[in-house]
Amino acid sequence: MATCAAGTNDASGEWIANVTVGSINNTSVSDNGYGDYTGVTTDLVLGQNYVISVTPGFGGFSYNEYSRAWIDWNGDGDWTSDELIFDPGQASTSTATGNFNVPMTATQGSARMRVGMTYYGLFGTGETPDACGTFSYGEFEDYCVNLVDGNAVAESQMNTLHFYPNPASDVVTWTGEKVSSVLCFDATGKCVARYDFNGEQSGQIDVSQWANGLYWVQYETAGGVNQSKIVVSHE
Ligand SMILES: [Ca+2]
Ligand SMILES: [Ca+2]
Repeated sequence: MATCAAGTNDASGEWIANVTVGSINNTSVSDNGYGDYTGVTTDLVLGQNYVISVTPGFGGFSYNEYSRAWIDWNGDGDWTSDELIFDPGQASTSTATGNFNVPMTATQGSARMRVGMTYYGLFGTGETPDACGTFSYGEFEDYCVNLVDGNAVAESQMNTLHFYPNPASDVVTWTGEKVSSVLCFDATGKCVARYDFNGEQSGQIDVSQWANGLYWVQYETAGGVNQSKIVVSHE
């Protein structure tokens, strides 16, 4: 499907070095302002929350960069304002992370995700990326996401980890299958903890300093990205 162009005039000083979302973990060099990674894809399940992170790469000095991302939820080839999935609200010289929910109303099937990162400057004298257009410094990258109905995902792939105790006040132990990462989000979507694993089949999450409430735990296994709820309750 035809989409609008996006790019920059100069991606020699800063570029997108990594995009991670779902099973996408794509590390790249400067693509001269636009990188076509539509051959890189992940499943995203309708109704579920996902983490996205964008990491800048620099030719020298680490500049302040503003990142945004869009997914064409309705598959019509454009990115409207309600298809903005990531806007951290500030620029950064390092990895920017956020999360988003896949609308239940999204059109199932293949959709394009666009990631943009532009030079913002220390005082916002640079630019913020839009889904389309040519910008001064930075980079854009396109990916494909496969939007799938959660009810069609095999039960065996869902909630394959067990978390206990739940509710918990001190430490939550998880066990089940081989895991590469565990991320925890509070009810506002803020990432409160990240653990990277190397195929361990059990581990622990320290919740002793977390406020009471509901948290989402997103974890990645060989079967894909799943999530569970845990409740923290300090008596
Ligand atoms: Ca790149
Ligand atoms: Ca659209």
